[in-house]
Amino acid sequence: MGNSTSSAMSKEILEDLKLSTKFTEVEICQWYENFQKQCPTGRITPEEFEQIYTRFFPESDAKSYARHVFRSFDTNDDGTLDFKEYIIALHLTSTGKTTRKLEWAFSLFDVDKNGYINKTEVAEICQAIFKLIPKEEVSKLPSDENTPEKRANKLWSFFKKKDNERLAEGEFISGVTENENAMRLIHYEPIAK
Ligand SMILES: [Ca+2]
Ligand SMILES: [Ca+2]
Repeated sequence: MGNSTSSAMSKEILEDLKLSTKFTEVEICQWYENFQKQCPTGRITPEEFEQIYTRFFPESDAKSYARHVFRSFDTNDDGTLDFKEYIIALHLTSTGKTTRKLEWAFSLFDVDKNGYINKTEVAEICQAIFKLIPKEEVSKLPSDENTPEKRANKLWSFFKKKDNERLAEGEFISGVTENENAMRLIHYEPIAK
């Protein structure tokens, strides 16, 4: 059985994914089959990725957040997500260990991919996160978090950096790990309905 579906995936990619994600061969092959069905070209475009996010956040504007997430997963910078990038993304956002997730969060905030986060980048991601939050939820936010600018200022203040300073990956991860408010402000989780 299995051979007919898994033959298109190279052994090299399979081995690589088993190591980097700890998913089993069966799981990876099943996802590969699904991926090929949903995505016959083998590549997810930014537009397709936006549509996936829009389905998850039907009441908000998920486009700019989706664009940033896409960038952070497109590790080889070719403007599409291939199966390997897709599986690693899935791994990081669902079952990944906290450190790996925070490394990913760092890459999400490092908009220009220069290895540092500055306050402008924090503001840009906070803007995108804010658009995910449905209006009725925004009205219930604490008064120091109820605009993208306030959220960015509050988040940045936890790292104890001046406005013109920048944050390395280790500083970002330890800052967020040590402060549950910072941890909360770097992402948005929809309230279960
Ligand atoms: Ca890519
Ligand atoms: Ca940067």
